[in-house]
Amino acid sequence: MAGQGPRIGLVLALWFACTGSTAAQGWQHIGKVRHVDQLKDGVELTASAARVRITAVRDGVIRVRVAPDGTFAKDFSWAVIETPEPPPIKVENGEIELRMTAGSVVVLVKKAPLLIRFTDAAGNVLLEDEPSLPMAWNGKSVHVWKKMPLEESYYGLGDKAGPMNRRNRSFTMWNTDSFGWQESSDPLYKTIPFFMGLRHGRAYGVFFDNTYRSSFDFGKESGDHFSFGAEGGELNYYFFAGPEPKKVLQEYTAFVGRTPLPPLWALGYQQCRYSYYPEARVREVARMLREKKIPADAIYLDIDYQEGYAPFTINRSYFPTFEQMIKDLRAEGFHTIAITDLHIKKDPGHGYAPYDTGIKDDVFIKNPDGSVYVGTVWPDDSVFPDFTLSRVRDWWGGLYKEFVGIGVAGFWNDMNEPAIFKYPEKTMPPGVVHRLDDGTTLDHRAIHNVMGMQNARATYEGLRKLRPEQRPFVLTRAAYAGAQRYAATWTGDNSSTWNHLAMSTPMLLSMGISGYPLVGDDIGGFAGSPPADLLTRWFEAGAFNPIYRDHTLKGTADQEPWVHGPEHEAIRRKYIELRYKLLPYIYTSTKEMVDTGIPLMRPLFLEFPEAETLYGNDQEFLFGPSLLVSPRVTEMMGGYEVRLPPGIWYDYWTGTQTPGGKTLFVDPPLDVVPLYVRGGSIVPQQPVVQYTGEKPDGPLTLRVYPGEPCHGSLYGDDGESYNFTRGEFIRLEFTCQPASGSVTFTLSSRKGGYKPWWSEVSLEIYGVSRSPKEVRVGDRAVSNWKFDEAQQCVTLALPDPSEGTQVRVIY
Ligand code: MIG
Repeated sequence: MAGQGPRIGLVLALWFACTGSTAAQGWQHIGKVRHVDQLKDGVELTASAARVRITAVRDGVIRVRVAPDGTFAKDFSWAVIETPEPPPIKVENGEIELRMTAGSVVVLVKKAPLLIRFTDAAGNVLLEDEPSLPMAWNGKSVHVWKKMPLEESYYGLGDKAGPMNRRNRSFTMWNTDSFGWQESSDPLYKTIPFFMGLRHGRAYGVFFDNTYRSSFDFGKESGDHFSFGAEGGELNYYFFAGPEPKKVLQEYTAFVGRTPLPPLWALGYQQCRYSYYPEARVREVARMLREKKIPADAIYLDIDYQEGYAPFTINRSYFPTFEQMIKDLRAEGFHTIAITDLHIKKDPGHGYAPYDTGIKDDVFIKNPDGSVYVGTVWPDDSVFPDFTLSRVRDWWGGLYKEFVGIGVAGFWNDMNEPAIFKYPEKTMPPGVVHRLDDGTTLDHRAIHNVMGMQNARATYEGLRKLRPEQRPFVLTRAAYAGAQRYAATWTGDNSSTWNHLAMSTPMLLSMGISGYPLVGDDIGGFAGSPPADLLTRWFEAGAFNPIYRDHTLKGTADQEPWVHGPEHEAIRRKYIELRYKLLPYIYTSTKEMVDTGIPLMRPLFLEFPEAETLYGNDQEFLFGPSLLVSPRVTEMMGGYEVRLPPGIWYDYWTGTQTPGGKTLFVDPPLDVVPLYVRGGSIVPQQPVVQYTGEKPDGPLTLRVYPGEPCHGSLYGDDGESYNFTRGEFIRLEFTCQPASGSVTFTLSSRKGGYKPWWSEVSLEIYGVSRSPKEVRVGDRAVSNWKFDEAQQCVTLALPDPSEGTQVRVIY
C-alpha cells in the first residue's frame, strides 16, 4: 500500500475515502459487535466470526487481542515478563457503545463497526481507531489503523535510521544484516515494535507484540491515519497510557524487562577492530593505550582469532599463548571480549565439540524434510542452534565454559539476524523449522525476528551459570523487544562519514526510548576510514554514549585514538578522560536506568515534555539527568544553534550561567563539545584512572549547580559482583538550596554497607557571583575554601562527610 508516487497516492486516498476501501485489496475489516462477554479483567466481544479481547493488564496498560476465526492461539510472548495485575474494572454495556473503565484509562468501544478509543478519566482522547478502517485481516496478515492527529509525533521503533520523529515515513521490521546502511536503509538489525505518540506534552505508548515481518506506517499512506500490522501471527497490541513520556517508558520497560546492571568496566572505553591479530598486535594495542595514557577497559577479539572462523576455537598460529595473553591483559586492567557467532562450523569427524555434541544432542535447526539446515557463513558450511528450545540454550551456554575458565570477560554475538551468505534474502529460507519447548514447531517467518534475542539470552544465561557472581557482558547485533534483559547492543555497520556521525544521536536516542538503553555505535564508523577531524568529533560525541567503542572494518586504516598525530590524540584523550572523570555520575545514571528504564541518553522531550519547540531535536540530548550535550556533527565551518530547555544552565567548561528557554549560537573549536549542566544538579566525579578497576587517587568531587529544585545522587558498589543485591552498595543523596546571597548544600542521606574508594569529598559550588563573606560547615565557619572568580566557583574539602553534613556559602 505504500511506495506510490504522490499523485497516485492522492488518487488512491480519495478512492479509499469514497469507496470505503481496502476491501478491494482483500482486507476483511471487523464488523459489528453482536455479543459481549465480561471477563475478570476486561471484555470479550464477538463480531461476526471474530472475537476481540480487551483486557486491563495493569493500571494504565490495556491489551487488545483479535482472533479472526474466533479461536485465540495459546498466549505466549518472547518479550513480556511482567505478570498481569489488573486494576478493578467497570463495564457499561450500551446499545451503541461499550465503556470499560480500568484504573486511569477508559476504553470506549463503538459497536457498529467495532472501533476502539482510549481516553483518560477526563475523557481526553489518547488514541483511537481510524473510523473508516476498522481492524482487519487478509489471509494471514493482520492490520490496525489509528487516527493521526495533526500535531502528534512518533518516537521509538528501535534502530531505525533518519530523524527521531518517525512521522511521515514507513518502516519494516525484519532483522537484517545491513552492511553500510544509510538513512534510506530499512529494515535494519532489530525488531522493536514499540513506539510512543507525543502531542502537546502528553504521551502514550503502543507495543505490537508480533514477531513476524511487520510494518509501521506513520503517514506515508495517508496524512490522516497511521497503521501497523504483520504478515502473520496475532493481532495483539498493548496500550500504555502515560501521559508523561517517562511514565510510558517506565510502564513499557516494566512490562518487557530492563537492562540489568552491567559491570562497571563495560562503561569504560572499549577498543575494537576487525580484527586485532596476531596475538602480538593485541598486546601492542593494549600496551600503546597504557603507554599513551589513554584510559581503556576492554579490548576485542573479532573473528580472526578463531581457527577457520569456527566459533569456540582458537587459531594457534596467530595466538600461540592465548591463555597467557588473556591473563597478561587482565593484569594490565583490560577485559577481553571475544566474538562467538551463532553459526557452528559443519565439521564432522575432527573433534570439533560444538558440532559433534550439537549433532549428538540434536540441537540444530532443520529443513522441512527433517535434515539439518546448512547455510554458508564465515566458517563456510554452517549449522545453527535452535535457540527457541531451552535445552539448546543450555547447551549453547555451556560452550562458554573454556573461555570463561581462561578469563575471557565478555562475549560478542554477531550475525544473529541471522545473517547467511549467498542466499538472496541473506537469511534462512522461510520454511526452516524451529522447535519450541511445548513440542510444537514454527517456521522461520515466526522466529526470524527473535533469533538474535534468544541467541543473546542463551549466552547471558550461560554466563550467569558459569560465573554466578559476576555480571555478564554480552553484546548482540540483532534483537527483539526485551533483548535488553540479556545484552548490550550497537548499531551495526555504519560508515566513516559526517552524515553517519550526525545520524548516530537520533538512532541511539531512539533505542533508549524503545526500552533498549545500553547501546553505542562504532566510533569513527565501520566502513571506510574517517578523516582526522571526523574521528576526533566522533570520540567527543561517543564519550556521552552508553557504550563507548571504537571499531572499524578489515582493510581500513588504523582507527585507534592516536592515529592522526599528537594534536588529535590529545583531544581524544581529553574526552576519554572526561568519560572516566564522569564515571560516578555515569554509574549512578546507569543504576537509574536499571531501576526505571529511563535511558542514559535522553531526548529533550523526555525531561521537558512541555517544551514543544524541543520535540524532534536530533542533535542535542541529555546524558543522564543533568548534562546537556550538543556535539558538532558536521564538517561545515561556522556555528550552530543550541536550544536550552527551560531552567538555568551552566556551561560545563566555564561555569557561566545562562537562563534556559533560549537559543545559543555556538562555534566550538575542535577540542570543545558544547556541554551544559542543568541548574539544580549535583554531579559526582572522580580523578582520572587508566581503567575502572584502578583505585582513583584523590577525593570524590561533587559539582553543585544551584537551581530549583536541586538534588543529586551517588550510587556505588564493587562494579562487578551481585553483592549490591545484598546491601553492599553506597547511596548518597544531596540537596542544595539557593537563596539570594547564599547557597546551602546538604548531604541528606547516606545508605548502604559498601566502603567506597574515597573518604574525602571535594565540594565545588558553582554560580557564586562574588567572593564569599563566609563559608560554614554545620555552624562552624571554616577558612579552607578557595574561590575561582572566573568559574564563579567555591571549592572546599570535606573529610569523610556523614549524613546531615551541611555547607553554607554566604556571599
Ligand atoms: O560479516 O566479525 O557488524 O562489527 O566486525 C561481517 C566481523 C561480520 C559484522 C559486524 C562487525 C564485525 C564483523 N561482522
